[in-house]
Amino acid sequence: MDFTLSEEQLMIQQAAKDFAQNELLPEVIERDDAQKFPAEQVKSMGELGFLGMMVDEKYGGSGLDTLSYVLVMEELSKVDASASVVVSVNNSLVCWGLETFGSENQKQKYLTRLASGEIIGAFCLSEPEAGSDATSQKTTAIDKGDHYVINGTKNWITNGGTAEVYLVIAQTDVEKGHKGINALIVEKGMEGFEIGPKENKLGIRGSDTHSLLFNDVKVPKENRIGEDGFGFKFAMKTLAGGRIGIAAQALGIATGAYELAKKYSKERKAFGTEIANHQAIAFKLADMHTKIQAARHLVYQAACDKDNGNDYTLSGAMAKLYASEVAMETAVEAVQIHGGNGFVKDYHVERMMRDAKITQIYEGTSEIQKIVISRSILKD
Ligand code: COS
Repeated sequence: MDFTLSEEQLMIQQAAKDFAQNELLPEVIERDDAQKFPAEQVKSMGELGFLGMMVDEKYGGSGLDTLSYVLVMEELSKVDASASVVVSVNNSLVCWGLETFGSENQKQKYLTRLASGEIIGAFCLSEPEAGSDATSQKTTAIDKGDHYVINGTKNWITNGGTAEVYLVIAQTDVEKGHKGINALIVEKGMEGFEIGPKENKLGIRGSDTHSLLFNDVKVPKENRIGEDGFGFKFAMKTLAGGRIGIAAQALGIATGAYELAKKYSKERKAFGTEIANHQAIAFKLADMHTKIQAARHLVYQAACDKDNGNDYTLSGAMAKLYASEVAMETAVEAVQIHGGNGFVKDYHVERMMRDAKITQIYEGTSEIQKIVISRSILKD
């Protein structure tokens, strides 16, 4: 296994690092406080090609590999996980899903604008009673010949208020179970489609999370992704890649928190010396560094599996499970190393600790990742 980065990958990594330092860092605390969506920054990320990184250039994307995407996610997440989740959802769940399974017409109509960052998208699977248990969809999409009629509610939808295009998973034929589920493209402004209240969240407070309400929303049949009944597989296949993006986000949060803790420990003095000289602190840093490096290998391995055409369901789930645990643990320890200052917003690590938690929950909780991993290792 060789994770030596190419010149192009190093350049992209540097571009993301510069962007994070110059454009995300300055008001990240204020945005978190005010729950302000980073609208200008998202526009700039579109211009940099970060919103359709793996999409073919002919559809307005950057035509890059998954490893480059992971590098960008990592750099952005070191500074602002609220901004990076927009990148993750748009790239992995929306653009990848449309490019891989959408019709040519859907790609021309939606993907080109999503990949260039002109608009952003949302992925709508979760419901009040169907988060982990994703086959239990209560939202219905009834077949009316040339169109579907959607009714129901979706919950915790990232980019919920800011997206223009929504990929909605809904049950068409309840008798067929998961084989009766469809994925439909819904546009903002379609009659009967309402954006619910914004969630007041513990972390990633700059990201725009809403419930969505569908009341007799008519969606043309040409907006169905794939064959009739493909919706659940669409969601599962898309989420398998999405988990690599979230794993990279977790890796970025962990690295960001570790770097701040390391710097602080070389400046802050206690008992007559920099605290890094106390073994209690040095050993914490040693553990953090080791675990982050292990997480990085898992995340890069999953990205390489995807790029090399290997199955990445298992490696993506392992990467997300481990990297999100490392993110949480590292952020908690970074607060501890900062002591009283760690509890204060100006030092960033308390935000990272709050942001880290969601990486163990969304796009499949840690418990769901263990289901995916255990089924995969036990099947043969
Ligand atoms: N790729 C392709 N197909 C997949 C798949 C994957 N990664 N995972 C499951 N499937 C297919 C199965 O092969 C099965 O199809 P067949 O009946 O044709 O064989 C079908 O999907 C149903 O799978 P399964 O029987 O395993 O469904 P379960 O209800 O047991 O649930 C889990 C499987 C738990 C893995 C799934 O519900 C899941 O991932 N839940 C979490 C969803 C999630 O991430 N929610 C967060 C919301 S998005 S922020």
